[in-house]
Amino acid sequence: MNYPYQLPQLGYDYNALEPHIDAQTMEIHHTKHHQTYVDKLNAVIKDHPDIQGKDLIELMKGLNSMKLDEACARAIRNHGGGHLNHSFFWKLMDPSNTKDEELTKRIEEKWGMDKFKEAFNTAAANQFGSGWAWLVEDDQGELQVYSTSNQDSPYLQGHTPLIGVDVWEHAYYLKYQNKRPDYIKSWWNIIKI
Ligand code: MN3
Repeated sequence: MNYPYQLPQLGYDYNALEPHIDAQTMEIHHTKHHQTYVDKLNAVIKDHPDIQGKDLIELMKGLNSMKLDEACARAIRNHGGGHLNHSFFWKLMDPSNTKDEELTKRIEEKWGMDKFKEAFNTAAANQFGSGWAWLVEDDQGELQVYSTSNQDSPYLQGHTPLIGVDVWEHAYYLKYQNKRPDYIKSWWNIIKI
């Protein structure tokens, strides 16, 4: 993911995830929300040639220790996070629902699948306001479940996202309105475990 950043293709049609996520939500989410993160990120990085060649994930991992001006650091955190999170999210969701056997096994060994989903669902439901819930591999190679606010990426703390759900209202409001838990419950049907 090098500058200038671009909106990635989904790899499936906007209606491919129905009935779990409706086509209109997917299209607006991809072409409006994600595009805006990409455009705003590019606009800020345009004035910072020193970081234009850097990979976005590496920028995110080093963000807290880099000496960037505040506006630039904030843009990477928010719009760069938005770009990374959404690019990950589109790839994670799979209309064919092919299982990731290895990840399933790791989850089973650590928590058991039901307990993991319960913890993940709780993190997603309890995230106050906009944000994401995550399953990550931390810097020790351990699995962890937590939520983040806004577009904060797990890479900010050196963690690699394995599963993540967007719980901003723009991700589900047209179909589910205020019923975030219903959206999350349905969303599991298009996730690889
Ligand atoms: Mn979103």
